[in-house]
Amino acid sequence: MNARTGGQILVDQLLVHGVRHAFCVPGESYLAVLDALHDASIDVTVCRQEGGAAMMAEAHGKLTGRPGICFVTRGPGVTNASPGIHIAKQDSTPLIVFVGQIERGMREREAFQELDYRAVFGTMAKWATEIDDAARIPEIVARAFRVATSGRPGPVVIALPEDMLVESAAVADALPYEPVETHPALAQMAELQKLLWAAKAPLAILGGTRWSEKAVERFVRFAERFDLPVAVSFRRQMLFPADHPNYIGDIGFGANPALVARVKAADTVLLVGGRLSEVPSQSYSLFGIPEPGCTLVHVHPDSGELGRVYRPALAINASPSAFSAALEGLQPPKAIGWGGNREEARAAYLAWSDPAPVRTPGTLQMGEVMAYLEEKLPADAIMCNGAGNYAIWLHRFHRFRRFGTQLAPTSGSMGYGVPAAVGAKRLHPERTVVAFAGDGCFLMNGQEFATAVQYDLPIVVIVVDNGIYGTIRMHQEREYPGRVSGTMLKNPDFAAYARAFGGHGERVERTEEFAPAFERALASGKPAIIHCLIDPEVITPATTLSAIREKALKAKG
Ligand SMILES: Cc1ncc(C[n+]2csc(CCOP(=O)(O)OP(=O)(O)O)c2C)c(N)n1
Ligand SMILES: [Mg+2]
Repeated sequence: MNARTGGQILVDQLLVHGVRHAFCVPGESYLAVLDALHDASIDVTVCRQEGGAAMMAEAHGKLTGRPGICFVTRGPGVTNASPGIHIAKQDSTPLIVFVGQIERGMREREAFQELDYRAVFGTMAKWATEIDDAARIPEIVARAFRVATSGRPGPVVIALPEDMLVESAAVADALPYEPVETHPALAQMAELQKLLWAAKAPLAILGGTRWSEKAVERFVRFAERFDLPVAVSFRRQMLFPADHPNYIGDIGFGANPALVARVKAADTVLLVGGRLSEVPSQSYSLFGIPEPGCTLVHVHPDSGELGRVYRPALAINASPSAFSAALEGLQPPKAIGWGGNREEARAAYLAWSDPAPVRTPGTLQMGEVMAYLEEKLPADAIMCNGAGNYAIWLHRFHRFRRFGTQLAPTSGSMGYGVPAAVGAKRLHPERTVVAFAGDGCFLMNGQEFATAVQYDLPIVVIVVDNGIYGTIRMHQEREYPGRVSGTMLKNPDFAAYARAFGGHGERVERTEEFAPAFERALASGKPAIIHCLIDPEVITPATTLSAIREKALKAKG
């Protein structure tokens, strides 16, 4: 067996496990890996900041179900990457972050940029470790792929001491990883059928990861056969086609009150893949804790999530993919008594997600912009966003129709949209990729627009500029009306920013300017930014800042 350096062994393991892309910001701490990547058939995307690199890799994890791969340097590199690691944790996304590390013999002296990764990422990552011996790289990397993708997927952080990476070892490659699959038992499926037959007003809520296009198709067939209304969790709209008659909406921020009421009134809830955490549970108000107050069937790939918050009547430890396959064997009752329920819920969703009646102050109507995009965008367009009230336009009015079309952080991390779009376009150059960003959100990772230009990735970024950290201003006006503090922004010309980077820039101040600007952006063949200036009063599709302030002032008397 030939000896290889640690760097070569590591890159060979990535190839064994099917890696085709890696995102990085270079560091002198892992030159041996960069050198091994020089000759490998892995597309390396060099980024401008580790936060962006980690988010791009995380976006790959979301789209492929396989670990996104990110390389960063020690200390400041990996601390910059931490928002991407946190997103992968909260969003249950497989991600592996490799970190260059100081030489083994210098540990514990607080050497240059030294960090103890096990301690720092011990609670943020699913697993944080360090490889001390080049001969153990195949073992530890194989385990990292398994840990990242099995049970509830999540991030793994692996520190790579610089001297270990140049050490030679004669060791065999690992075999390709397989995530551990968990299947429902036949008896559990029989019990589920019994519960559904006894139900009066059931509905399903889909969330989490370990879904696939096929799993979604199977769930759709099941929903059709049972005439079951299907809602999705916060930022998980791609798990059920919004143009399907069984889809009744999402329970995220600012959820449709009619849907919230319907979920509360359901007697039987089939929760598949999700955890129903703070946001989708409407601040833990949908169900009782621990007794949910309905017949809850909870399906999750990690047994530790079953009964963690809500006590289910039936707990099924299975991945959504395996569970959806098993649903094919379930028989619906002969006469389904809840058909009208589904139709009412559907009608409520259609009314809620129709942007036509929405009128807001100012000359740029985002409702009309959304209506145009719904006409214009192909069903497989990938839509990305970070955090901010601007995202409501996308989440409420865009009809996600396919699996693999949504990149949005359930962790509510600002700055995600642009790097997610870059990552998505790198993976799917043939697909339309659109990022929504607020003026605050955009500049958190807007510099990755340079990465889009560098790799010739014509994404379209729609910057919704209201001159404020709007979400926080909204909360501020509710809690401390009229006392504006720490929420104002003075913004650059984002169209000029795009052009300065070598991209295409547009400025839109009036509704009728949007469509031609979007067409020109697409036609330019370049990464593009459409700078949309909206009135700061437009804080949600339903209310204004002044209305929120006045209501709060009145309440205070
Ligand atoms: C990394 C990060 N920092 C801070 C916050 C808190 N936060 C949530 S939304 C928001 C304002 C977003 O502003 P902008 O992008 O302009 O969108 P807007 O709400 O104005 O539409 C802030 C500061 C966060 N979610 N993430
Ligand atoms: Mg803003």
